[in-house]
Amino acid sequence: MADYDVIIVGAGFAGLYALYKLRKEGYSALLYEAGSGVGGVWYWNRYPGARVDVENLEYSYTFSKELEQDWQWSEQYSSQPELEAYANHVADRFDLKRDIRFGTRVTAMRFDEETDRWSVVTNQGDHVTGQYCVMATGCLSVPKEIDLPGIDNFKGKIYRTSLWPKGGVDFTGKRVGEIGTGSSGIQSIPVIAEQAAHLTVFQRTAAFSMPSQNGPTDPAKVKAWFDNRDKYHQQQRQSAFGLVMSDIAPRSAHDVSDEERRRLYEERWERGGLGIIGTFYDLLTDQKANDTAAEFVREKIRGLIEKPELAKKLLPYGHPIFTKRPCVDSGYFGTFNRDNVTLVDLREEPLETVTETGIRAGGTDYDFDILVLAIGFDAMTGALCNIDIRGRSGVSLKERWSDGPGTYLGLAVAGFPNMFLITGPGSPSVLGNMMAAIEENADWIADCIRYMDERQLTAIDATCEAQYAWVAEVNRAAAATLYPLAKSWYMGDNVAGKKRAFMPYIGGWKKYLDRCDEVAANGYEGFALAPGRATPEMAGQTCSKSTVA
Ligand code: NA7
Repeated sequence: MADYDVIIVGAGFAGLYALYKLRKEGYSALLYEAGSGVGGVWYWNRYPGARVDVENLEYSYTFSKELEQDWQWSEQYSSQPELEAYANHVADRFDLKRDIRFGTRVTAMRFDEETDRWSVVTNQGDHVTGQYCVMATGCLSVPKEIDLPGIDNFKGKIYRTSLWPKGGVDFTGKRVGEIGTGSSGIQSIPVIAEQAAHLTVFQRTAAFSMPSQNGPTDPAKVKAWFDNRDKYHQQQRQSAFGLVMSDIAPRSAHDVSDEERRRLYEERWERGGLGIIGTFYDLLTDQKANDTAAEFVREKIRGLIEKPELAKKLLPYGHPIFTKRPCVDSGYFGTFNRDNVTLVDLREEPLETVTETGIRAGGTDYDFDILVLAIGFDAMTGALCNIDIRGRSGVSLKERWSDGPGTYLGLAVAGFPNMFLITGPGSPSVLGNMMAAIEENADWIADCIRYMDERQLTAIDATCEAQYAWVAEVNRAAAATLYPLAKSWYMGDNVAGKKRAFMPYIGGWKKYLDRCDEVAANGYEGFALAPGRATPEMAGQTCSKSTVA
């Protein structure tokens, strides 16, 4: 059995950086990756139109100035092939692949309280140990179970956007049905519509989507960014979402005239992307303020659809804007003006069953050759709960999280010592700049391991009290917003049986990072360290639950 300092799970952007960082610090590390290549979400989600929805200037690693300067993005919002190429470039440039076991899925992990080490088992029969485990398993990496009645009846081909075949799919001359109008649907629908003979889109909830206004990279903008790189990185840290370009303006939607409000929305709409969320500071907390943004976007949608009856179906109502993950598109709404595209509004025509030849909805049979499913993920907890993770006293993480994903700072789980999460539930993660979140979390983890090492400490475990207090803070922050009003994957609503809880931390990026720094500066306050600061948990007791009732 091989022994390492650290076992890392997942070779997406989080795992790659964690490997780079920990190896640079002198630790032996082994990374397991289920796929045959690096890139994580950008390895699996290779559906047509897959694209990042944060500008690449901000969605790039910042740990190496040289890397930043020798990689050029061709577009402002790059597409999946380029993002996957970037992941490979980084892995090759820093010689990371030699420590990655591809095609290998971690199936079980058990913490040994005698040795303070994790024992890790894979589907390829590997059995290794690590002093620490770093879970870089991704927030959107486990496709949710297919919950469509009669799905096994369908005789044509079924493709999931999240597990897209490497060779691509030829839609030429085909009749295609697509279910799902979240980001994956919204990105793939325009591209599939261009190729297919006919595309029928099944929409359950109309989505708010903003145009990316994507275009080729502007060299002047890139230069301006690099010339001020340090200043921008500082600004990211001080911002609400780790993003300079979508930062929140210090004004209320109620403090300006109707004309001025419109002008400000228009400005951000024209700029493209998700920046509209920051037009006013109260859009996420005040229903009336939120309504103004929602109505602005609905008006834009009306203007993009030729037939008013069709526009009506595409108008999002029923949840405040931004409380389900807002989408960024390239020509989504205009696609419905095409003759070869049909929209089926499942609110009016409920989906009855998948048939041998298509879908029956509202009493009508829609037939096609190919069915594309863009139905989403078991977000934030799915990947961790799919591994049989056993902490102190053999307690299972999946069971522990059955009442909600309790963590301390999104970085650790009480009762699961020496296991760190990158962009875990309870951290801002999916609400902001994932690249910045990844680097911040991984740096914190590396510093923590260094701290332990220098003091010859062997186990670090979040205390139940610290975890309860943090979960209370996560819940408090969410309750102060409109997010709980929507049925969303942020709340776990899209997966049957999942406990309803707002999973990411919305209390503010800066507040979160300051808290993480403070905890570290205070000698890892809220953690029990062994040998030394032992707690009841360390004697084998575990927290009774993960969340605060
Ligand atoms: P999302 O955002 O979870 O979207 C899934 C879509 O599929 C959404 O429109 C769902 O409607 C729809 N859906 C899911 N299940 C069904 C069933 N059973 N019947 C009909 N429609 C269904 O996943 P994406 O992959 O698009 O995006 C995930 C994230 O990736 C995204 O948020 C970005 O962060 C990047 P619903 O809204 O639940 O009514």
